[in-house]
Amino acid sequence: MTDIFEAIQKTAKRIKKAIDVKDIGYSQQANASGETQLQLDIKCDMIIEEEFSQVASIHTIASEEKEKEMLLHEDGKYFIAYDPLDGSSLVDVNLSVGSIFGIYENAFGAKNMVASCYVVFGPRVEMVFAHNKTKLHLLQGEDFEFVKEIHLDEKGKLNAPGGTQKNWTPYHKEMIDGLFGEGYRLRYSGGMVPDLHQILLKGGGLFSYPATSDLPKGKLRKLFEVFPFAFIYATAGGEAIDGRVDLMELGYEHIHDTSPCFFGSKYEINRVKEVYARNT
Ligand code: AFP
Repeated sequence: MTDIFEAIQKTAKRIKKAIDVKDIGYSQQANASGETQLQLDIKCDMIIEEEFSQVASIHTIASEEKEKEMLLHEDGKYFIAYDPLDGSSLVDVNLSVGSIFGIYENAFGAKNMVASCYVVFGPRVEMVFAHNKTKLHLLQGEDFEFVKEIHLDEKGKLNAPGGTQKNWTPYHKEMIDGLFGEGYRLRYSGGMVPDLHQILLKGGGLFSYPATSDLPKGKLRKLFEVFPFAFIYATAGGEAIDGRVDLMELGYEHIHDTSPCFFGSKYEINRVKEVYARNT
């Protein structure tokens, strides 16, 4: 696992340099989810593919930017699903973005996840790696230095509600409004990595991306976004559900499958469970 941890650090340093250029250009290609790809997405995908190709323990990779999985080393045991640059539409307005990595053993799927990691590119470059514990590292010059372990409190103060509000169900809206009524503060940038990072580091709260009338299966992708963060939140003492079920209990059929998702500390997730049990 150390070799993978080190390879991710190398990708982070290269991606940081790729972001820090004047022209991040658009390509003509569309990714597997039908979105027009930023040239930068493709660059970041290539950087990760190159670095992971050097790591013999990695069997197969799947990228949010690739339609199909790619075999790297027949004898490797790790399967890594990654989103090279999540929130890339925020780069041109200079908001934080991130890379997400789900590390699976022997095959993809939540039940096979053994570690998870993300890198936030903000004013600083930080990396959170969850294995047995969830640990924060900060890029200092050429090296990542360990900062601290991350633990979520039982209850937080932040509310990050995703999805187009006019397409929310009435009970979802009532639940979100209820949290604001209790004094929760709105924190939503449109980048999953910084939004979930903020909740983790400020002790807790709720990030939600529910089923909506236009996206009944949610927007966020299970293998690249949902499972990696579910693993990180659980390891940090929080919880992650699809409304009713623990996200780590879910299967997947296609590597680009999506799921509604809720990540938070215990108090807020219990609230989601109560509301969704009554209404779904
Ligand atoms: P982009 O990569 O297209 O910017 O999307 C980012 C994202 O996948 C995730 O990082 C955000 O949490 C979510 O989409 C935001 O979606 P909404 O704009 O629908 O709230």
